[in-house]
Amino acid sequence: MADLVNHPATRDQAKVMNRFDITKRMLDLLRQDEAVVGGIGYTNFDLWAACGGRRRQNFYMLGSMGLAVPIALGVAIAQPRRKVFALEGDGSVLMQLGALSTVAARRQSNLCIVIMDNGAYQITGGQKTMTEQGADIVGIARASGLAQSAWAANEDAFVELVGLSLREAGPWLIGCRIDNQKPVDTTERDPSRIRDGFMRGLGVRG
Ligand SMILES: Cc1ncc(C[n+]2csc(CCOP(=O)(O)OP(=O)(O)O)c2C)c(N)n1
Repeated sequence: MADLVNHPATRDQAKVMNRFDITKRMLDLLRQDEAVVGGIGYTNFDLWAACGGRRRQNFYMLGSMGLAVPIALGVAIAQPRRKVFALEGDGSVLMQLGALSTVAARRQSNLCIVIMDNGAYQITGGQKTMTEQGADIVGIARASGLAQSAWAANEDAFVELVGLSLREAGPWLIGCRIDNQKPVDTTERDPSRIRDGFMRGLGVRG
């Protein structure tokens, strides 16, 4: 198990997986109370699809890139007994790299970041991101102080890493290479409903 983190796969070795499939596998591992923040882009579309829009502990970022990790960090600080996941696209995390070192400096033990790396800004037309030209998000995360960062070599390794992040103190970062399949559904477009549902799901609004 420790090999997944101490001797992780490289980005090149990591299997190209499907975003909906691994998002579903992740949700299947959750008990109920974990918060999941989906970043803008197709990441939050497949998060919505994977639970049929029914999971109230999910938050879907619609407006600006790079905010899944900062929002998830805020939730993790506010509710330290709750496990919090940030799901973010590669284009979006590249826009907000400082968030990784902030998470590392805080040693935010209840936070796990999952990066969906398709090498593209897929939702806006598939323009290439810098991960297609050598930027390695897991390498960047490690150099930012997130020692427990690893590429998921395949679906089984992904499930193991998520399980590890649920059992053991973080912060964690899991890099996932994903294909360019379209998402399975479209997230509801009403930010106030998303916010209200999330606040109820986290027990901070009656
Ligand atoms: C600050 C900012 N710049 C640009 C946009 C327009 N925009 C929205 S999503 C997106 C691409 C997101 O790419 P990525 O995070 O890799 O996710 P993917 O679309 O591949 O799922 C862009 C450019 C935005 N919403 N915010």
